[in-house]
Parts: sequence; structure tokens; C-alpha cells
Amino acid sequence: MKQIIIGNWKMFGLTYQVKDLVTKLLSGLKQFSPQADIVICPPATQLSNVASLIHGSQIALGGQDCQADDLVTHTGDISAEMLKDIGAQYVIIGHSERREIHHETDAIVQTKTVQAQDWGLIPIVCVGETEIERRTGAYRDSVKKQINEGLPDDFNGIVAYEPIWAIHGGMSASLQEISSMMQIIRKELAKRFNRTTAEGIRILYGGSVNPDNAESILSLEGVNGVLIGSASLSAEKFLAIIRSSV
Ligand code: G2H
Repeated sequence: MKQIIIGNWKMFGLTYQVKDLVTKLLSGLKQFSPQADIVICPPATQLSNVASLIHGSQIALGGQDCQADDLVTHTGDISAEMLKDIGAQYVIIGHSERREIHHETDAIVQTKTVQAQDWGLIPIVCVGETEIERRTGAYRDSVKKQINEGLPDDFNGIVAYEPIWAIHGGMSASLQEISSMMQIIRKELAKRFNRTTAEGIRILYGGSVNPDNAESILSLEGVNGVLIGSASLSAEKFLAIIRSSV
């Protein structure tokens, strides 16, 4: 399965910064033939800017969230239809920062995923455990629950495993922890859907991915790509990670 490298820009950046970063990325991508699909997910204010900068290139556009329905009465939100309209092909759903800060439950994640799929977007559904769940051994059940309750029956997207304790801390999960979770997630997907469907779903790792650990993470059996935060804000680092795809 072709790997996918996704940059989650979170609340970066200002117009001049975005132009500079994308210009560097595009010129860097001319120096080699990437093995993987490449996606960047800027904040809503920069979607239009990024859409025109990457037009005609091999970089695809993604949103960081979409609203769970099509009603117009949601101040501050954006819909899946609006993402589609601006040229997005992907949307991140249920990132742990949204689950925590915006109180998004698995039920909400599922509704948003349905909405994204209905508008022809590929949902990137994030799952992952807290540090306490990891320490107490509850992490497997926590992730399984997010898969069973957060994904719709006709799920047709990507799953990103992001252990919350490994996000932004500079310390990613160990290769063994990642490997074991990839197997647990794949097995749970097979139970939730069926084996063939599960084998066709791309499962990503996210959490402090950087140029130093990307190659070993991307070489692990069952890792179909990575979701990158901080390191995707540097063209040099993001390009180095793209080069690490297998
Ligand atoms: C996890 C990740 C991107 P970072 O949030 O989704 O961010 O790579 O900075 O840990």
C-alpha cells in the first residue's frame, strides 16, 4: 500500500510564512520522486492560499476538522462541503486536541466522518490513548473503543494512531509500541469490518515524528504513513521525512 505523509499545521501560520514554506516544499519536491502521497492540512484561514500555491503539484490539501452537519447555524465552523469546494481531498477528524479542547466524543467523530465521506473527502480519523491509560494498561481498550464507536459502518478513510503522551513532547512512542499498536488496530478493524476491508485501510502513526525517527517508523510492518505536526512546519524536515517513505 502506498504510504501517505500528512502535515498537520494546527494553528500555523501567517500568509507570508505559508507562502515561504510551501514555495520551499515545492522546490524541494522537484529534486526527487516521492514514494508517498503528500498532504498538508493548514488552518481554515490558509486553505485558500495553500490551495492556489499547490495547484497542479503533487501535494494534496486537507482540512483539520469539519462540522458534523450541513446547517448554516454554526458560528466559527466549516463544513465538509466548504472543504470540498476549496479543493480539499482530506480532512483530519477527532484529533486528540479537538477531543480534549472541543469535547468531541466518539459519536461526534463518527458523525463528522460520515459527513466528510458524504462530501467525497477522505477522513483521517485520529485515535490514541492518554498517558494514564498507557501506564495502567487500559490503552488497548481505549483505542479499540475509539475504533468501534468513532468509525461508521461504511468507513472509507485513514486511521491515525496518535498516543496523546507522545504528541508535541519530542518523545515519540517506541518502535515496539508503534508496531504492537498497528497490529492491535488492524485486528480491531478486521473485527469491526472484515479482513479485506481492514487490510485496505491505511494506518498511520503520529506523535513527535521527525527526520531522525521517520525512517525507522516508516519501515515498520503495517505503518502506512505518518501524521506530522511540528516537523511539518520546516520544509527541510518535512522533505526529509517524505524522503524516508518506503
Ligand atoms: C500530533 C502530531 C500531529 P507532533 O498532534 O498530528 O503533532 O508531530 O508535533 O507531535
